[in-house]
Amino acid sequence: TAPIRLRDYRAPAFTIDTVLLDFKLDPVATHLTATLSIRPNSAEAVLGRLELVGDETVLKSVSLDGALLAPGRYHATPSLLVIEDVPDTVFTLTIETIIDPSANTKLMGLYRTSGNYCTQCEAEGFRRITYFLDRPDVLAVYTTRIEARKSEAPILLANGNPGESGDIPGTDRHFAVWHDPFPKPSYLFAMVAGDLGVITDSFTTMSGREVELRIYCEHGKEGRCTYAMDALKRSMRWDETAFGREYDLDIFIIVAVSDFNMGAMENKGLNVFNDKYVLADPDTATDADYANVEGVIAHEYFHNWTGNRITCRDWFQLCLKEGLTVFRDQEFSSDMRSRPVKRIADVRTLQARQFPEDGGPLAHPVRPEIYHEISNFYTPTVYEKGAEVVRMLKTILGPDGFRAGMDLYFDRHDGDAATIEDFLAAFADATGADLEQFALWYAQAGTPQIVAKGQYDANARVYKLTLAQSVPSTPGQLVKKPMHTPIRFGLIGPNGADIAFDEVSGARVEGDVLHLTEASQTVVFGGVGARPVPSLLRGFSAPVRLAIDISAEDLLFQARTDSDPFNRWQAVQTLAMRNLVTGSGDVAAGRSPTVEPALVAALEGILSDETLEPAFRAQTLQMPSEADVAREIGHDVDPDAIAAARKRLRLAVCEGLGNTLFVRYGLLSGGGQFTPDARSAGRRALRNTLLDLMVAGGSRAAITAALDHFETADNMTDRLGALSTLAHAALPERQRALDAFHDRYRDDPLVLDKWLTLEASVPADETLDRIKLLLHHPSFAIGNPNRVRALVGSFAGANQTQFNRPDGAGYDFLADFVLDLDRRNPQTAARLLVSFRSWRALEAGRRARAENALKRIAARDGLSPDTLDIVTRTLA
Ligand code: B3K
Ligand code: ZN
Repeated sequence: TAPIRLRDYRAPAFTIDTVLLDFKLDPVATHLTATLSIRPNSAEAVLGRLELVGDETVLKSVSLDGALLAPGRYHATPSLLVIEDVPDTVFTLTIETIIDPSANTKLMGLYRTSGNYCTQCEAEGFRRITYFLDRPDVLAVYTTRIEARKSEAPILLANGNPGESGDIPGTDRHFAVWHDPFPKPSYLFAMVAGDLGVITDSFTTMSGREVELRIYCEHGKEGRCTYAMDALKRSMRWDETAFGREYDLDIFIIVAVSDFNMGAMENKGLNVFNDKYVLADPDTATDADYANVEGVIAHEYFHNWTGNRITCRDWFQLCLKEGLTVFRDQEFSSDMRSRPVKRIADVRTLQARQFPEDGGPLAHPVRPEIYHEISNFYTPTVYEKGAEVVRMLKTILGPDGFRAGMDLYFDRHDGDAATIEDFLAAFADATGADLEQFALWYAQAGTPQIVAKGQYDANARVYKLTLAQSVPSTPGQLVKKPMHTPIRFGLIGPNGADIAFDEVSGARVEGDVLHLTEASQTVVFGGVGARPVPSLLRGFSAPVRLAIDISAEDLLFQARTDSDPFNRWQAVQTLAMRNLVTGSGDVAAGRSPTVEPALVAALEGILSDETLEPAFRAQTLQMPSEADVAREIGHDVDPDAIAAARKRLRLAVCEGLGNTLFVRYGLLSGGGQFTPDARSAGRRALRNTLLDLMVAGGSRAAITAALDHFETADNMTDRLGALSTLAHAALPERQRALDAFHDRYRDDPLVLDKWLTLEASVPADETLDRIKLLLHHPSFAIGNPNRVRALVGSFAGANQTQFNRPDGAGYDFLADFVLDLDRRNPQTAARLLVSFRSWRALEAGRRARAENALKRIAARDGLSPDTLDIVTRTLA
């Protein structure tokens, strides 16, 4: 099929002002009557021909201005409804469709989950409900009437504020009407009906309006919703203080469902969530789960302004709402928790998920210019790199300039379907800044590489810093231009404090921000009294790879002294990465890898620095992952060599730190009553990280400690921490513990996902067979995306040595599974397939086997557009 291109954008020929939806719910034959008030869009209307899109849509009847149309007056297929000769003024179209929600395994449109009804419309699911102008630049006011059997669906919900409701006399049915006064695109429509439990609360907005808050979930899980409710209220308050944004309806509803293709969905006034991002209590949720719940609740809530009140003109502008909203939720979590620790976690995610995308066949700009299947563009590049671009904008403009730009954007575009150009213009107009070069961040794919070299001249008291930037070629973009990149920096003097300089030339430097704009710049700092250690890219001020010529001694010094905590962490990571890359080479060449004393010294320093918060120390003690090392090496990757080197390095670190590890671990024991706050979580994180390093040393004492840690844990974080240490170390003790864990939580699917994940992560030859067995385990269900991601997604995405088995059996397994799942749920199938994105970087044997598996998928007839798109681009 032909691709969709940004440059072909045309405003719609017609628009829809109001939508009346009347659902008569039935598990296999739901009747929907949609009444649309349609108007030709003056300049664009063409000859009275109206085209509405569908997707497997079943039409019953069409009426125009109340008169039933004879079949000859329109043409309908499952994907298109065409009506010729529509009036050239406002008219009413009434469309009756029939929907089978029980047969909907794609989880797009109207479907069933745990016996309830639920919808998912972004990006193109509304057309599976009725024929429509299903595009984000058609904004309408929706009224939804839902009718259902009372016993089947006592709860009836839709967007907006509640209206009339009641019983239908003489029947076992009832109805409810909802009205959403804010014009919205169809992708924000939602309807939920069923038998659900609820918790309620309320929030008073900054202007004194009272908003009713409700969270719905499966009966019996209400107690696990209280943290989400608390996070919601904090999000609502934060958006008022940080951005001046107030909530606008009388009610805000969240519904947690167990079958969901992604994390959550920001439907106006009626957010639908994957229940894993709502439910949390100490016995079933880890600290990471709590943090995710908080972050996702905030993210979806923040969409009310960035996404809903101001939406996207077309799907190419997806980062307009997603990148910006991720930035907003990251800032929120930083304010709720520890800013440096949150920053490290976010950068880790960016590097683990977005960098490989940007460096492989699926690379695309933050704002893509072409797509075949939009579902495949909900990517780390659009989301996480999109957030980094917004963060750079703030760094360049400063907090006040950034806020002024945001205020203008909200003022100017409230109620609009906007573009990235609109967004940037608001900042340029509010501050007078020239953002033309900066806009390249939206257009050029690929992670820029910055090479830095410093030179100190003691006699002249001059420090020269040369910075060269280049952006690698990516699919469809061979030649790139230099970008405007903000580099936060400091020059660390001999006593560890930043030293002053009195003049700078060669770059614009404002405060601690250096503006890199040319392909290469030499920045000259005058009046520098001693040789400095450069601290560049503080706080990871730009999403780039930085290569800097710096000795191990200087890195150790930086790890001990840098006033920027992020760069203290970074210095240790750089030391560790150098060791791991060299070590992997040693293993591959049959040599035994050695460990640099500077690394052990740096880790020791961080571990025993009591001024550092425990969560930060935990982050620093976690060495780069096998996948991080593979990415750094970049070609002819041998995952077994990397795993062996990493194992060897962790053993050496454990030996190097010696008894300190055990002593510190002991000191952290007994934290008292569980609370999910960041401080207590940090303490647990450090204790679990220490345990993991102890076990890496392989002593009997450490293994006993791990088993004890597992058995005596009084919360999920500690229980899972110990279990994952046992599993990742592939210790023989693991299976008994995994079985015990399974039995304890046998009736709790969300917790069993953790178990499936660990089973799939064991780095042992028998893991693949175990996974094949688990596909038939009663705790697994191919129809549930959470189960699929836990078992198959973790294997392909996180088990480096076993997915990349030298015999190719891991690749064959994934190919077979994807082909099977593709017939049922294309979105989730295509998402799994992304695990092949770095196949070209593998050593020749694995590369050939991965290519075979991909080609086998590509050769299959009847692939979904989703899977076909990913496999085609991955092989290109
Ligand atoms: N906007 C949704 C994602 C929809 C994905 C559709 N395939 C959730 C979010 O980003 O908030
Ligand atoms: Zn979002």
